[in-house]
Amino acid sequence: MDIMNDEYYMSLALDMAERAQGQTGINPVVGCVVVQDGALAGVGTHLARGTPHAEVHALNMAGNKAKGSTVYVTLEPCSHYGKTPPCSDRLIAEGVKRVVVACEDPNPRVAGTGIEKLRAAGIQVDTGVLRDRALRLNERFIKYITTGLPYVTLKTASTLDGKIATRTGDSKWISNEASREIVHTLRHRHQGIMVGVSTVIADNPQLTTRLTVDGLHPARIVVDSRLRIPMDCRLVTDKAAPTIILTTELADREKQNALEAAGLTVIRCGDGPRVNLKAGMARLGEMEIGSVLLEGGGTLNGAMLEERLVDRMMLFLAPKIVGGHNAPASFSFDGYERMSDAVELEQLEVERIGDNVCITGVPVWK
Ligand code: AOF
Ligand code: ZN
Repeated sequence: MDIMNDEYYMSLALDMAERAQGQTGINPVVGCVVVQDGALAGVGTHLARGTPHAEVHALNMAGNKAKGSTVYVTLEPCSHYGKTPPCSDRLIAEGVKRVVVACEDPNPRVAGTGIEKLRAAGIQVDTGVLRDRALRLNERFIKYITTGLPYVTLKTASTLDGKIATRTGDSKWISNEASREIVHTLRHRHQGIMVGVSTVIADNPQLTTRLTVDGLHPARIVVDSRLRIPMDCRLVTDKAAPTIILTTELADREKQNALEAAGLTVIRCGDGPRVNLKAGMARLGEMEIGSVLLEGGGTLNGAMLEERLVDRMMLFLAPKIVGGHNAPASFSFDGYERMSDAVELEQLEVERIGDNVCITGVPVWK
């Protein structure tokens, strides 16, 4: 039995927010619970950008029970006119007595001013209840709103010896079915999914979200310095999701025209032989892609790592060894001279998925 305290209600608000991940675009996921006279009076969650915020749904449900209530909200109530009016004004107008907040809103347009406004109106505000869980939940939003760059989750599925295919290129399947289903949930929760053109040429992937229930398809992003993407591959022909190619000034203009005629977006970033990944990420940010799931291959994973563009890694490992001097590995780059130069992961989480293991962590840049 849970103890009824602030965490009891805040965890309900967080649960709702968690399930809305993937559908709010560059907006955060937010949950809100209204409690009056020791009972739930309203619940709400932000469902999509441009639609009401969590507090509005919960207060609407509470009706005249909002007056004198305690309101739990996973993110500081906003104080600005965005696509919707400020939630802090609404909370004041409803006459709520106390507001409990999990974490501050890092949006520079809010950043503490929502809480200040509530306090100035005489409302008791308590912050920091389940703060770490709330911050983790909105890590993608936090990165994007403070830097303009998408949050990048790098995912690999490899054998224990780090291979993502055998020496003949066979890769079906490395990880087990349950691991692959988790990857589809990850796709649903990101706005973009990124691969290198070699993966497109080798596997002709669909890069869509396929779950036992409907999911959202992220934009498909291919890093392709010379526009080698085949015109008859699924990404070009299936129209299943928007598709963006990051390329360089060296790429053929006619191939660009053909790809654009097929409905794809071609972005030139970089005048050298390789795509300028930093510039590419900035361009994706401008297009309001706030999160990217990076699904490799090894060369792109290595390049993104060297550019320090990776925010979180999820490494799925299958208990297999395939060897092969030239079999592709999940990270392929020149590498470091010394072990002390290695990229290390912190905030480590280890999860067993049947006979697979998923290691999740945040890289530390030295
Ligand atoms: C809240 N409650 O449920 C959400 C908030 O353009 P808008 O109007 O949707 O505003 C988006 C900004 O509002 C977003 O960047 C974040 O700072 C805040 N989101 N705030 O009080 C909510 N979704
Ligand atoms: Zn709001």
